Amino acid sequence: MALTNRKFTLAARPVGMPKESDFKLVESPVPSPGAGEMIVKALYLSVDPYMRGRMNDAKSYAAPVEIGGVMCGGVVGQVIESNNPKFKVGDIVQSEFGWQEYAVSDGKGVRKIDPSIAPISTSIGILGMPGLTAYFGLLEICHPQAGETVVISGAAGAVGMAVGQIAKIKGCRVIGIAGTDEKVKYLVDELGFDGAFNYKTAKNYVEELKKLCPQGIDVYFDNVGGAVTDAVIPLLNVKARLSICGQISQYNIEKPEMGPRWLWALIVKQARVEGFLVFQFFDKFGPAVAEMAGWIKEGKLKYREDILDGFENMPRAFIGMLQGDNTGKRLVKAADPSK
Ligand code: NAP
Ligand code: FER
Repeated sequence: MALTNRKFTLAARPVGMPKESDFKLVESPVPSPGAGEMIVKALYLSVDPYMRGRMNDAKSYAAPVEIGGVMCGGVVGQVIESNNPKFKVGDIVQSEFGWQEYAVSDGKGVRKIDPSIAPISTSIGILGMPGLTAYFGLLEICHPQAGETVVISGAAGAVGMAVGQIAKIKGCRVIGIAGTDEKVKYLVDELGFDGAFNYKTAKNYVEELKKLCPQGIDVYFDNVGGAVTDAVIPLLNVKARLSICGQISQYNIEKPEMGPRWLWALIVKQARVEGFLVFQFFDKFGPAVAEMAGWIKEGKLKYREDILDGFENMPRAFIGMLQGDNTGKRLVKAADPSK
C-alpha cells in the first residue's frame, strides 16, 4: 500500500521569533526502502531550542537547514519495513530523522530503544539529548559538592528540571529560576528544589537570589543568559563554576543585547566559566543513560513531558516552547506504536 509522507520544510529564515509561516507542510510518497535501508514511522518528535539556530543562515557545529529542506530534529519511531539485517519490523529506534512522519534510513546513527527500560518518549527527553545535557553539563563541567549552592536558569524545562534533581542527588542546595508561578511551584513542591523564583514578575533578581542563596552561589547552570545571568555574578563564591549550556534569552532577539562587563568578577572570585556541547561527551552516553534510568527507577529523578498530539502541530509546539509554554520536555506525538 502506497503511504504518504508529511514533512515540515523551512519556508523562510525567521526574523526574531519564528512564525508558523516560516514552515511549510509538504506531502510526498514514501519510497520503498533500497538495499540495506528501512522505513521508520515517527511516534514522538522532539522540539528543541537549538533548532532556532539551525533556521539561521549561519554555519556552526552543524550546517543550517536549507530553505526547502526538512527541519532537523530528534525522533523516536518504529521500523515498518526493513532491508537492513540489524533492524527488524516492529523495532523502536531513535535518530535525527527530522520533522517528518516517515524516514528512509540506512541505519547509520540509529540506536535501538528498549521499551522495557522506560517509556520510549524518554529517549528524546530525560534519557536522551536533554537529559544527557543536564548530566554532563552539571557533573563534568561543575563537579558539584555536597552542601554547595547550585543555581539553575531555565529550571523548569527539559534540561533544567534534570539539572536540579541531579544536583539534589549530589547533596546540593538547589535554587531554580523560571518564567511562571506554576513552574516555580512545580520545582519546589514536586521536584524538591530548595527555592525558586519567577524572573518575569521579580523586581530585583540580585535581591531574590540573595534571599534564596544566603551562603552565596558555588555553581551556576545557565540555560538562558541575559539579565538573569548578570544577576548571578555578584553572588558567586570563590572558586565558583559556571556551566554555559544555553542562552535562550538571546535566540530570538533582533539586536544584540549589551550587558555589564563582568569578567572582572571572575578574577576576584577565581571562578571558571565553561561552555559545552552535549555531543562532546558522546563516548560516555551509554553509562550516563544507565545511571539516570537507575535514578528514575529509584524515584530520585522525576520528569515531566509536555506532549502535543498530532504531527501537524510541530511548528506550534516549537514556537510555544521558545515562548515558555512548556513545563518539562516538550514533544509532539505523531502515532502510537503498532503491537
Ligand atoms: P526548555 O527549557 O524545555 O524550553 C525552553 C524554555 O526557555 C522555555 O520553556 C522558557 O521557560 C525559557 N525561555 C524562553 N525564553 C526565555 C527568555 N527570554 N529568558 C529566559 N528563559 C526563557 O528547553 P531545553 O531543551 O531544556 O533547553 C534549555 C537550554 O539548554 C536552551 O538554552 C538550549 O539551547 C540549551 N541546550 C544546550 C545544549 C548543549 O549541548 N549545550 C543541549 C541542549 C539544550 P520560562 O517559562 O522559564 O521562560
Ligand atoms: C543548543 C544550543 C546551541 C544545542 C546546541 C547548540 C544541542 C549549538 C549551537 C551551535 O553550534 O551553533 O541547545 O543543543
